[in-house]
Amino acid sequence: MASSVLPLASASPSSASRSSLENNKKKLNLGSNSLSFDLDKNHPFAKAKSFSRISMVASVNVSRFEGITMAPPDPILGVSEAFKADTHGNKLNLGVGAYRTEELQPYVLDVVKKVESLMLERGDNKEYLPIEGLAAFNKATAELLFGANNPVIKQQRVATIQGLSGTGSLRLAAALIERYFPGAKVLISSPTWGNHKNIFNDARVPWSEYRYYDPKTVGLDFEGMISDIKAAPEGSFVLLHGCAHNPTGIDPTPEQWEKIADVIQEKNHIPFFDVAYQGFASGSLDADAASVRLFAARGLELLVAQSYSKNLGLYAERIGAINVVCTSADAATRVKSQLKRLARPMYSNPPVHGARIVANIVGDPALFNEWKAEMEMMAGRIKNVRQKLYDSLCVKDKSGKDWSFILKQIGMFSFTGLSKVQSDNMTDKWHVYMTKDGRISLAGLSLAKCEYLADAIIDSFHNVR
Ligand code: KET
Repeated sequence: MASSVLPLASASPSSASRSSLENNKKKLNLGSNSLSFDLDKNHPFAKAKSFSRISMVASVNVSRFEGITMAPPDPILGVSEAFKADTHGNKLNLGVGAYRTEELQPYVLDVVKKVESLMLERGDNKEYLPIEGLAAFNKATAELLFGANNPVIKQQRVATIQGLSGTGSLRLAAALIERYFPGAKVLISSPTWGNHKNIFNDARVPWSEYRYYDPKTVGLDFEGMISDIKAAPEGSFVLLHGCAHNPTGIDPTPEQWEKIADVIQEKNHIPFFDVAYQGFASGSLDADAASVRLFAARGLELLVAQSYSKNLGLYAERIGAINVVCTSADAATRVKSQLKRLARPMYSNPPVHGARIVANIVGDPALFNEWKAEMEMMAGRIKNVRQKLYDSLCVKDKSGKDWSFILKQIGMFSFTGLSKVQSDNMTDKWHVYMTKDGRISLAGLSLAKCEYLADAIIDSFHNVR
């Protein structure tokens, strides 16, 4: 807060008009790098003291942040804030993609609890990690993604560094693109996870969209996707969701993945995978990594951001990684050195706790199997509510609408096709919190609430236009 003097009429910062603010800004040199306020004879305070002005003046606090406007709430995380403020008994939070138990409680995996108590017993220290993160984690995460016997691993062609979960890893990759591929465009699917655009905007990386979702078929617009990727400038980055596309829940088939790889290869583009749901889509870690492995097997260079928020329930630990597959071990070493250089001034080095959890679980066959069983259980629960929601819609909706698209989608979300006003009705009338693009997180739904949700969807779909 800058202590300043204003005429009484505009003494309150909230009532200060923009133009009077501009004037005061000039007087006070607000917004400049210099923060000095010399009380020379031209300063308004000096004048006030000498009573040379007739109008009364008062000393008030004017924030130098006055010109900063209110940011809108985040389209996804803002939904959780609104949900918390609602006191209705039937409220349901289907906004953020976070797994809940059948009792709609957050879930810490048993295997995570087990490993955390082992870590505590061992008395692991809290020293800084190296800039690239925990070595055992980096090894484990790359092997989990590509398979330990993948030639890219054997030939040491992957530059892996620990990131601040999926988001931080994507952001680091965006910084790498901005620095070393100036002007290169990133192609993102339409629609995509809301934060992708923010990430590339903030990193000053230009992006454009490729067609992905076809509302007519409630499926993939494969032809549109292929022709947009073909039409992009050679050498663009193509952002792909490794599995369980967010928000649509619609993935290409294995044959379609091959064709996508064909055009990417033809156009000399660089595939850039966002893998936030490995193991969470199908219940199998390997099946969910098939798309990434297909591209790696073709000898392509690619980027892959990973997250352990969903599959290990480590949301708040911020654990993930960025992997850059290069054509040579030498290039990978150089890329890694530059990723470290980008990370150091941003956050110095990553947090250790989540990295140790992942490394310990993946590195121990018994714990690894426990994790896989729990992941299958979580993926299974989501599939069950998906089925129950579909069944409830079919029984309750007498209009003959085909709801089978819900069963074709995979992962933790369902893209309902509800418009913004219909989504508003879901929240305002039914207390069902969801994102305004019509996405619902089935991971936040219980079997017991499926019928209530079906009623809300049917009402919103048929009665709100
Ligand atoms: N990629 C995708 C596709 C994604 O859905 C998320 C998270 C992330 C990356 C990043 O997650 P992180 O926790 O940084 O590893 N999505 C959910 C949460 C969020 O929006 O932050 C969501 O869509 O609800």
